[in-house]
Amino acid sequence: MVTSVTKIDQIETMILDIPTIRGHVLSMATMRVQTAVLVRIAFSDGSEGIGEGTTIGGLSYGAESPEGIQSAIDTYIAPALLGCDADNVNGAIQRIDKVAKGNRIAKTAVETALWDGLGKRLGVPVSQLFGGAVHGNLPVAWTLASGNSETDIAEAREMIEARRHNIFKLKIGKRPVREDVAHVARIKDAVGDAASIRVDVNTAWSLQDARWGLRGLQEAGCELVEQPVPARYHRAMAELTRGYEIAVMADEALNGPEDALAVADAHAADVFAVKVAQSGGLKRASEVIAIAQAAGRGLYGGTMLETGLGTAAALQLFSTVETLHWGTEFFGPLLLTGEILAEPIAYRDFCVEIPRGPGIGAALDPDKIAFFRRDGGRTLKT
Ligand code: MUC
Ligand code: MG
Repeated sequence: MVTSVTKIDQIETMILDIPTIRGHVLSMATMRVQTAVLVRIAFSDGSEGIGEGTTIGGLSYGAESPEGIQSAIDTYIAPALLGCDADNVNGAIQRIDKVAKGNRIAKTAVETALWDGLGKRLGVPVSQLFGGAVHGNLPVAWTLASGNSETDIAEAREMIEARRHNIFKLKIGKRPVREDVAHVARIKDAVGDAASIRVDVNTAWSLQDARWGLRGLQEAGCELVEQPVPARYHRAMAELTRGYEIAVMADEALNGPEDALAVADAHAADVFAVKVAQSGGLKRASEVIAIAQAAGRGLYGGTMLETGLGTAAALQLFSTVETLHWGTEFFGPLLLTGEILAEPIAYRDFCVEIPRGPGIGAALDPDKIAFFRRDGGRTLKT
């Protein structure tokens, strides 16, 4: 009997520019548009897989830009994969790692499309390829980042009232520390026990700022501070983790399993914000999760503010994780003015639902893709 191997036939990349519902003010950039890089892979049996590799604020958040992600895939990753066995995702990961160092977000987009294609061909959700889902939904935070305390309070009240979110992450680090602490205290006073308040500094503080900041935040009733100091400051993160009761979470410091091991080893965080894109794909993210678990650290499902596509992929993986001590922030599609999935991800009762159906459980809406697509999408064929 001759069994035919399904091959990778065609890899297409495209950039979408989707306006946000309001300015999203972070310490390093104000987002008015989110730029997503999408990958569509066509396989020799007629099946298809889709993936996303998205960053935040151009080059202001991390080392990969949307244009660089597209170029890395078109120029180096796609040529290494065309004609390869579509069902062997580990084999593809090895090939990709051989031709490209770093470039984790680009790798994520391609790897996601491979997992999606495999799941669709097998008729199972990607969660099953990672051992099976143990959650049907997950708690989901919202980020308050309008840049104005009163607007943030109104937004928080609306979300609680609608039972959409009762966990809020406040973006701080742009203003002087005392002003930021006062802003957080005002919001915590307004919502009281109805919500959990956390902050993300996106690396903006020095260790000195962070000492004042953590003391003030803790007194204000804030429960967690994310990446207060630069990614490589493990000693400073360790001092802050040890020195205060408020939980310290690593985000920018976690770029794949090697970083995860270094952060665990240095006791440089209480909690790991695991981002699929920052980890370098679903498989590497599962390894980061395993390291956090083995080190007894808390877990949180982090986002790069992906569209529904990247969000669906992340939900597949995180639905397989036994305990997410701090929940997730998979709200990306809700920040965007346009929905690119044929069927949007559902949010209800302070949770996000895990999409059902084969693969990542998501299909693109072709009209929306055409509408938001930047010119210059490219396709590589065998
Ligand atoms: C980050 O640094 O965590 C996640 C949520 C949000 O509002 O921004 C992102 C980035
Ligand atoms: Mg963060």
